[in-house]
Amino acid sequence: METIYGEHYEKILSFIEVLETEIVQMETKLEAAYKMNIIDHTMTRLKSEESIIEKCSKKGIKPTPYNIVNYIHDTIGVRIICTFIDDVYKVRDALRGLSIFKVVEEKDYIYNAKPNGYRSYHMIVKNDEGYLAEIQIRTISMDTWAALEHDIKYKKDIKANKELITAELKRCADELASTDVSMQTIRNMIFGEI
Ligand code: 0O2
Repeated sequence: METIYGEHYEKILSFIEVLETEIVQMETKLEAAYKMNIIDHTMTRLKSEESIIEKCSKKGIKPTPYNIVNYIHDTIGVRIICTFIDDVYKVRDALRGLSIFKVVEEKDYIYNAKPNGYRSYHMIVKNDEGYLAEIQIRTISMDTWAALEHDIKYKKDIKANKELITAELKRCADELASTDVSMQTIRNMIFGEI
């Protein structure tokens, strides 16, 4: 099949399969180790041709298979959603221990939230063949917020006051973050960690 990924397409799909299999195994091990659910759900996607073209144009590069594979970090996107904040870091530590890739970059937007309120833990990983993937780990509330905020960028015909929406989103992000911390504290109290 002819795609924007050219000769890399099948190898990228194989990497996605490996990632999905390893994450399922990792989840089973985490559940056994902590005797509770650590991951709520996981999603994997291959970036659409439209998004690839848009990102290449933002970066000022041509959307050739070589450029896409070498300069676009999130052709493969993995999102791991946890219920509690501590679980995000348990998943991060487990991912660091996997041998199927090397972690080449990490960004903690949970401790260092973006000014708009975006919170998430990001890892860029690279396999032996040089293919990159971006793994985003966050709580359910961080994910719900990110999905809603994402709509602003793509919905061009918003009639309501955009500044008000941005301010309200920031307020919600901070309230959700505070609730995430409270929920974590309550769980720690229930399980005798406090
Ligand atoms: P999309 O449409 O989700 O794919 P990069 O642009 O990846 O080369 P950058 O921007 O330094 O480099 O990476 P960063 O900050 O780690 O962001 C990568 C991805 O995180 C984004 O991909 C989004 O998916 C998500 N993200 C980052 N900031 C925000 C934010 O403020 N709001 C929301 N909703 N998501 C965010 P894309 O390709 O920019 O977007």
